[in-house]
Amino acid sequence: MASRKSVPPATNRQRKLAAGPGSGLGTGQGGETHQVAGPGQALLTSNQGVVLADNQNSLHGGDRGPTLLEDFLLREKITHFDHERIPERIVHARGSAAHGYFECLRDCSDWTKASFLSKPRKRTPVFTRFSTVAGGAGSVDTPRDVRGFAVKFYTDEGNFDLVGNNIPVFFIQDAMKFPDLVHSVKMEPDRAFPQAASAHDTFWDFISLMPESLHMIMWAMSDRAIPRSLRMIDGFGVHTFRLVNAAGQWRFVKFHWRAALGVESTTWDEAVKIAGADPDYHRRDLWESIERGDFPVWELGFQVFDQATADRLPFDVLDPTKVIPEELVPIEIVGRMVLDRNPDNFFAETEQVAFCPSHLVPGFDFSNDPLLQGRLFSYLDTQLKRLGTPNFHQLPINAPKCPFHNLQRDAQMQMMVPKGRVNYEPSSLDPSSPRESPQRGFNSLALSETGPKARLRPESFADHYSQARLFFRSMTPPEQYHMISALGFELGKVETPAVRERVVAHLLLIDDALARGVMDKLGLPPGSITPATPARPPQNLPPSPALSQVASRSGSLKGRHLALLVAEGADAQTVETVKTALEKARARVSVIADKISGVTLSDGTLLPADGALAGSPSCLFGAVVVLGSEDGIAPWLTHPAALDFLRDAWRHLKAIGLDDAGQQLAQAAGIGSDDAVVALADRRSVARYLKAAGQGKFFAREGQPGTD
Ligand code: HDD
Repeated sequence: MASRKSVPPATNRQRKLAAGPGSGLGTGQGGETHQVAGPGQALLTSNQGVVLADNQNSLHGGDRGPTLLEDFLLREKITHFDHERIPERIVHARGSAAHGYFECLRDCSDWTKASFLSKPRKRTPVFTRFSTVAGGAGSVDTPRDVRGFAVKFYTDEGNFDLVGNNIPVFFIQDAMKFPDLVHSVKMEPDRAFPQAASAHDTFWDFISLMPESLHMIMWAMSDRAIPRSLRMIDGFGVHTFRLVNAAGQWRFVKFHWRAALGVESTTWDEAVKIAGADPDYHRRDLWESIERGDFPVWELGFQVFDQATADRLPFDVLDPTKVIPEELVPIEIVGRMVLDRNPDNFFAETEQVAFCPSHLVPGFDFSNDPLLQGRLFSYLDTQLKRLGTPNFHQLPINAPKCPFHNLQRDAQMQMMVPKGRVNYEPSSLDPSSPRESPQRGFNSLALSETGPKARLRPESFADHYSQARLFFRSMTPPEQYHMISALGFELGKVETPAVRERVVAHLLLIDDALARGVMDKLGLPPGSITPATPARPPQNLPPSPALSQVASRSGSLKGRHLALLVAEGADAQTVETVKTALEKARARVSVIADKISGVTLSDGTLLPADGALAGSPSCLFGAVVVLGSEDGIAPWLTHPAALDFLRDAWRHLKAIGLDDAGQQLAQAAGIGSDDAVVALADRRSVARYLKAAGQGKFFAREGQPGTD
C-alpha cells in the first residue's frame, strides 16, 4: 500500500499569511478568504484553490505503474517550479535588502519642493538593497568589489529611487562604454571564470586602455571595496542631480549616505577567509542585526551648489569620474535612514524590487551627465526583461504607497481591474477620470540646450589623473599601503605582461610612491616603464582628508560583533565581567566553545555556546577574547583551529584580549604583543581592551611578523 502522510502543522509564516487578507496567497481585488482547517491553519490548495488531499505522492496507474498525465496537481506544481527563476540582474545580481524609513531632519524647502524633505521628523517608508556588482546571485559576499546602495523612497508624491554605490565616482564617463566595462569585469566569456573577481586579464586590459577609469580604480583598490559589514558602508548618488524649489529655482546636488557606525573594512586575507567560512557573511550580518533590533542607520547629506560654484571648480561636475571634495562644498545632513524590518520573502521583495534612476519626484531633476542620461534608459529596459512586463510597478514591493491612477492599460500580468468605459484623455464621459495637474505634477526644468549633434567627449572631461592622485594622497599611510597591495595582488593575477605594464604606466602619472610600490610587487625594476602620455597633465589638487575612511571611525563598539572563545574551566567571574562589559558597550558577543553544546566554567555552570570553534574562525568577528583554564586550554595548544583563531586575529590586525590561559594559547600560536593585545587581569585592563577593540583595526601592527 502506498504511504500517505498527514498535512504537517502550519509554520509561523503560514499562520501569519492566514491571518488576514492581502496575504499574497492568490488574492485578487479586495482581499480573500483561505480555505482553513481550523484556527490559524490554512489548507494546502492548488493555484486554482482546490484543496489537496495528498501532497506526497503523484497519481500512479497501479501500485508500481506509470505516473499519469492526468495528474493536474503534479503538473501544476512542477510547472510552477520549473519557472521559478527569473533572469538575474546582469550586474548587482547578488544582493540583500531591508525595509525601513527615512526621517527628514531639516526643512529643505529652500532647495527643493519634494514633500518628503519639507518637514523635520516627517517619515517616508524605504526599501534598500545592497549588492556586489560582478558576481552572480549565488556568489560570495566578500569579493573585492564595489557595493551597490539602492534606496526606494515611497514618498507621498510617488516613488523616488536613489540608485548609488559605496564609491562616489564611476569607471566610465559615458553610458556607451557600460556594456564594455561590464563584459570586461565579468567572468571571461570562453572559460566562465573568474567569478566575482576583477583580478583577471580582460578587466585590467580594459582599464589600461581607459584612463578615465583610474580614479575609480583607486577607490576600488582601497579598503572601501572589502567592507566588514553592509552596515558599515557609505553610499553616494555619484552623479550631479538638480534640486528644484517651489519658485522654480534650481541648484546642483550630490547625494551622500553616511553610515552611523563609520566605515570599517576587512583585510584582504580576511575577506578571502570569510568567503570560505561564511559565503553569506554580509547578508547574515544585515539580517541578524535587524532581527536583534540593532537597526543600521545612515545619515543623508546633500552637497548643494550653484552654477557659479560649479564653474569655479577645476573639473566638470557633469563628469561622473570626479568628486567634489567636501572641503570645497560642505555636506549638509538632511535626514537619516533606519532599516528596521527584514523582508518577508526574498524573491517577492529583494529579487523583484526594480530600481530606476529615472524614478524622480517633483523637486528633483537630472543633470546632463552622459552616464546618468544612459542609465535613464537602461534600468527601465532591464526591468522589462527581468520582470517580464510593464506592469512590474504593480508588484507590492514596487508599487507606490501613494494613490496612483492613469490610463495605461492591459499588458502581461495586469493585476488591477480598471472599471468603466474611459481609458483615454481628454474625455468627457467620466468626470472622475484622472487628469494632469500643471501645479502638482512633475515639470522638467525649462533649460535651453543647444549645439551641433555630435558623438563627443567634452574637453572638460579630459583630466583623468588629478583626482586619482588627490585620492591616493588623501589616504593615511596604512590605507595607501593597502592600495599598493591590492594593485599588486590584482595585477599579479594578470597573465599578459603588456597589460600589467600599461597599468603601471598610468600609475606613474598618479603618484611615484604608488607606482614604485606596485612595480616592486610585480618585480618590475624601477625605471623600466615609461609613464603614459596624458591627454591633460595632472594637477596637484589639495588633499581631502575627509576621503580617508579612517576619519569616519566612531571608536565605539556599538554594532560590532565580537567573539569570546572560551575553553573548559574558564573562570566564571572573568567570563561574566568581560561579557557584561562588552555588552554594555553595545557590542554583539558570540560565545565560541569547543563544542556547540557549551562550555563548563570554573563554578560548574554551563555557558551556552553560539558557535563551535570548528565553524567559527576569528575572521568572522571584529575583535576577539580568549579565556580558559590551564587544563582547559591544554588540548588547544596543538589544535590547528584554536591556533589559527589567534594567528588570524593577529594577522587581521584585531584587538585580542587574553586571560592567563589565553596567553598560553597566544604563545603557542607565536603571535606578538602590542597595544591591541591586552592581558585581561582586572577591570582596568578590560577597559583598555574595550578601547582597543573600539578602534577597529590596529594598523600599527602591519609589517610585524605574522602579518601581511
Ligand atoms: Fe547600474 C543595477 C548602481 C551605472 C545599468 N546599478 C544597478 C544597481 C545599482 C547600480 C546599485 C542595483 C540595483 C538593485 O539593487 O536592484 N549603476 C549604478 C551606479 C552607476 C551605474 C552608481 C554609476 C554611477 N548602470 C550604470 C550604467 C548602466 C547601468 C551606466 C547602463 C547604461 N545597472 C544597470 C542595469 C542594472 C543596474 C543593467 C542591472 C539590474 C538592474 O539594473 O536593475 O540596468
